[in-house]
Order: sequence, then C-alpha cells, then structure tokens
Amino acid sequence: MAQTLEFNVSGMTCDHCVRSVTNAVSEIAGVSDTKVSLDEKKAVVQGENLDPKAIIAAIEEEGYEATLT
Ligand code: 9UX
Repeated sequence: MAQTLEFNVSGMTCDHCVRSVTNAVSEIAGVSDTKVSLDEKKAVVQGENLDPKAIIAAIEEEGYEATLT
C-alpha cells in the first residue's frame, strides 16, 4: 500500500547536501518519490512497503541525522 513518511533531517547546509540525501533515499527499496527541503530540514518520502530504519540508515551514511516524525 502506498505510504508517505516524513523525517526530520539535521546537518544539511547546502543544496549539495539536499542532493546527496535525495539520491541516497531514492535508492532504497520501495521508494517512488523523495522531496528534501533544506529550509524545513525535512525529507518527505513516498513509496510502497517502506522501511523507515533503512531510510534513516541511508541518510546517516551520507553524514546527516534523521528521525521519523
Ligand atoms: Mo556543501 Mo552540504 O560542502 O554538506 S555539501 S555544505
């Protein structure tokens, strides 16, 4: 079933950060859309059968911190 997850992401300071997070999250299984906002420090992820822990791990591997809202 389609779902939307929202994460607070800390540590992003530029548009390249945003691209790194977007690309990393987009590679996670089930993800169909990823919108990352630098201003809001948020990532909104849409997809099917999403694993929030996998998404958080991918963001952390890029060097940022993430929590599910
Ligand atoms: Mo620019 Mo974002 O060096 O970490 S990529 S600040």
